[in-house]
Amino acid sequence: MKHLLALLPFLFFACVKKTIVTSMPNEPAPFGPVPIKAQLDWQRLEYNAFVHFNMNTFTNIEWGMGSESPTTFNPTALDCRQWARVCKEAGMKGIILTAKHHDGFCLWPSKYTEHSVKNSPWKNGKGDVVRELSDACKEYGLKFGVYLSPWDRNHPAYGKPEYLTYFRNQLRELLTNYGPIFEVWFDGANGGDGYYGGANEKREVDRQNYYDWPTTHKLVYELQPNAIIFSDAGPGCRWVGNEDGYAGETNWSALRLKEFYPGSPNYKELTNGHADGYAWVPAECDVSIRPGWYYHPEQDDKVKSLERMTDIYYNSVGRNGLLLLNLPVDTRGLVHENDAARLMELKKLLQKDFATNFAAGKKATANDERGNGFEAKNALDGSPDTYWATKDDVKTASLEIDLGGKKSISRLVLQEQIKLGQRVTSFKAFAQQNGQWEPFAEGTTIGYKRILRFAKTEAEKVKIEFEGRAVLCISEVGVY
Ligand code: FUL
Ligand code: CA
Repeated sequence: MKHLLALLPFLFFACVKKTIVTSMPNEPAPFGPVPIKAQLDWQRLEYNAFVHFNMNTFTNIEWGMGSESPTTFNPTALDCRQWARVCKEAGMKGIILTAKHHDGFCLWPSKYTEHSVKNSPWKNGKGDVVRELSDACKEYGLKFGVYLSPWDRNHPAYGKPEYLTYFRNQLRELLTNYGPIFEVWFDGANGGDGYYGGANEKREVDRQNYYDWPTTHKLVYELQPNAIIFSDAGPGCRWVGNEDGYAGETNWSALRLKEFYPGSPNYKELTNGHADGYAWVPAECDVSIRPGWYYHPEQDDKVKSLERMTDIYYNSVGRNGLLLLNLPVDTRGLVHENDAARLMELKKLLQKDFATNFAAGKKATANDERGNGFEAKNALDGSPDTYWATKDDVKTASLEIDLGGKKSISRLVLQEQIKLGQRVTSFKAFAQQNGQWEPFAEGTTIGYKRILRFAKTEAEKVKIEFEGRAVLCISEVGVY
């Protein structure tokens, strides 16, 4: 009985969520929670930009009080097309903009407040940064998302029920007037001191109940059915529990969702997720390219080193996470030259790291194969959709790849077919040279993607042993 009760939240969740229709005959049964189509598409973006640009850019602080004058907002050369161009060239797939941060200033001319660009000198109050960036994203083939801070240190009603109406009205504007929104970002910093329309006081809120999140989520899905909602508690994707851009080495996309809310104290668990989670809530790793989220001229020479950026990439995208890399747009309204240069260095380095996949199209042999469209070769065909699967009840198996000659390798990329859930609990990789198998890499979870870096190793063949908690479904294996 106790076991059945434990299953209830999962059953409930499975019924409420739209599940992916999988139709291939002989396909393995899903295991545990699975992503909806929007989450699957989202995960494949891998690398997106965050842009912190707002009132704080001009006051040179991280958290404004809400008492700032709109006349302070005045970029001299704002060009959202430059942001989009830089992000596109860097290999990013989308941009999320701080439409409103904690200080309450709105980058779009909201009908519901005077605290916005419409009362700034920029473009004589006729400008709309949200419009300009959404247009630029469209032009450059990038996804566009919005950050709308639930905490508002400007609004007089913050902390009262009326504020929620205001908050949702703003959300409605953003999700109605700017085309498709792929992600909506709700921060966990909520409540504290602020201007609050002149009250200048401290206002604590009950983070768990004040916002009535289910009602807000309903509104998001009504206006943008494919949007991914980010927060400490998803439900579309979750904060990774730190601002370093690192996911846990073990990283489950599943979560016992009910244990979290935006700003909940147990956030450290978000770094690893929960093996026994009942909801699919994959990790998003947000980190800034500089020490601050906002632009500070004194940080122009503090752009993270290429080495740090590389670590961030491998510890986010390489650990079943999505990398959301913040660019603090400057007072001109441009991505700073130093930041743009670093992005291109990172891109070049990654291109070099993944220049040749020695496993692509090579011969793969598995010691167990489901057959009928689930052969081992599917793990080497370059498509994330096709996969190698084992027979029912086979949870441990290995895959051998003949590289067709001696190759020098230093990267291993593994991917599971996550549309059927996350299964692998551990894996170990071996290289064969002169007939001898030597281990060179190992790990725990895989999920959508796991990348391992290791010292240059000579190999004629590579073998990977997988252990899972259900039939194995491996969509890709790459060695570089
Ligand atoms: C935090 C905020 O308080 C920061 O200002 C920033 O927006 C970051 C992404 O999230 O919680
Ligand atoms: Ca494949």
